Amino acid sequence: MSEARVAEAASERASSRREIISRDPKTGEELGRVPVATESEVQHAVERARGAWQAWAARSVADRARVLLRARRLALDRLDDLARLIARESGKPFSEAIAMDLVPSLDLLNYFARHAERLLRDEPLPIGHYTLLGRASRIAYRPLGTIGIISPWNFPWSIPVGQVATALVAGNAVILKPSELTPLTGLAIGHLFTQAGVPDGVLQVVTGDGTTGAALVTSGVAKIVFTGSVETGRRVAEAAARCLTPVVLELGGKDAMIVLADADLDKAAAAAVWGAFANAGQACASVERCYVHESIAEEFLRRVVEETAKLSVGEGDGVDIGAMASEKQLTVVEEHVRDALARGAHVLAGGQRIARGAGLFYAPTVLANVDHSMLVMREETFGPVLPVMTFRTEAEAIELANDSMYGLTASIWTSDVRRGRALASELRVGTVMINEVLYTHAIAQAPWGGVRCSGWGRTHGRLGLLEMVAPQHVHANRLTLLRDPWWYSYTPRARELFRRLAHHFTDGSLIGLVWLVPSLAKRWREMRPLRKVRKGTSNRRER
Ligand code: TXE
Repeated sequence: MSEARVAEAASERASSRREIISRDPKTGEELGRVPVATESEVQHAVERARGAWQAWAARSVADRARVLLRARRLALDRLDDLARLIARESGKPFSEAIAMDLVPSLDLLNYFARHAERLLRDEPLPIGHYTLLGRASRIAYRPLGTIGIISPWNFPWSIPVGQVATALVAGNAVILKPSELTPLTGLAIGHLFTQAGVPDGVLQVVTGDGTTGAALVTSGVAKIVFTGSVETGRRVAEAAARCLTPVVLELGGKDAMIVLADADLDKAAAAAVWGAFANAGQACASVERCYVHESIAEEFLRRVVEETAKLSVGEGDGVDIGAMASEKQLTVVEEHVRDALARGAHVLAGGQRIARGAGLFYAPTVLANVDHSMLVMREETFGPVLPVMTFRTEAEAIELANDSMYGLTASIWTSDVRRGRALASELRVGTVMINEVLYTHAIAQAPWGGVRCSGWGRTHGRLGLLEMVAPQHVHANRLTLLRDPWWYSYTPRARELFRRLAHHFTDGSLIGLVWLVPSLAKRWREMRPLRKVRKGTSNRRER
């Protein structure tokens, strides 16, 4: 091919290359452009990771943990710049970028850097009566290989950083596909870990949209960790099932807040307002439904409306509520509010979009007179909307809270913590908070994840770390002189022993084992000549 043709082909490729434009949702301003990685580029990344991960896995956990600590230090040095980037790309206030994205991720890096070695240490496994037969078991936690992490836009820093850090410290390579709404933040994560010392190819960030994510799911990685919507989660699970690739799914929530009659009203009202409106309501653990006891409902609502009226919406460092991440998300909120009003809900605050240039702002909204026929009580709104419904009995409150396809978190507000704990056992969710809302994703030690349509598996905490490894059972028999009594051949003595084992080995009693000794001894005696017979010409035995 001539030079001119080569140049022409390259420029054709460049012009046909799809790009994503990252914009500030508060102003519409362009922040940067990134390529949409193609299927073959994703495949190439997977091959690079394959070449790099074994050397990384061979390093000690302590060595990998040091990289996490360096990443934390580097992020701290650039705290304001990173917060500015996260805030600009996602639309959230600068304060929330620090408080809700950076603080939890820095704490998580510190926690796993200091505790991963202990959490991943080989563990002796008690194996009951088998120990008496000279056997011992251990569990070792082996890295999986390459983990594909597909991230959302609502916490574009803290969600992927937590997952990347746990995957890396456990000895895996990672391919991160950040949301198409926040690709620059995703690239900043890659840059941070590379600067901290993650070797070439061990962490790669592939930018792109759903097509890139879909390519990663079927690329042959060892596991997919997906955070996003139920609809996409289902698609990911279906595609992964075809390749038998395991998946962790962190999907949405329709999180209920239950305010009992004895709750501290002042705190409960302030918590409802923060829990529903923080991050413009775009958190999977946002308070999406509030159930308040009828005896205190009027006063609770008065305080909620009063607190809501104090909130500022827009741009600037001191603002309380920023922009919604996308026009698509804003449209969902408008649809839910419209549907609720058409079915008889009352707006006590907000209730509409705020027109401010190209900014995607929605007023914090409080709805009363709502019920479960409304979208706002059934589907994830993911916006600054707080629908409040009353209940008469605690049983009714639990029934309402459980009446959802989701099961991520729920909160109970009461001055009787014991009562709260008892009710927690009746809620079908992954996390129950008593006198708290929303924030437990920030607790690095605690597992995060839901039941039912809120997903499969866990991130964070020891349970989340264990999603990033394959537990390997290592079993050793030190009694090498004897054959196992359950090996061939199945003679009448063997059958007699098996019957006795069924009775006396499986009941867990040490004393019962005494009954086994004679038949075990006979069996071992008969197994010794077996060896001689095998050496001879015939292995036929009397049956
Ligand atoms: O998420 P998507 P969207 C909920 C929330 C919101 C709704 C839609 O209710 O309104 O989801 O948000 C990638 N294979 N949550 O549309 O589509 C995609 O590129 C593989 C809750 O933004 O689920 C992005 O990186 N990957 C949630 C990621 O999946 C695919 C946070 C999430 O995108 C893919 C975000 C495919 N076929 C939204 N298609 C939470 N749990 O916090 C898309 N992606």
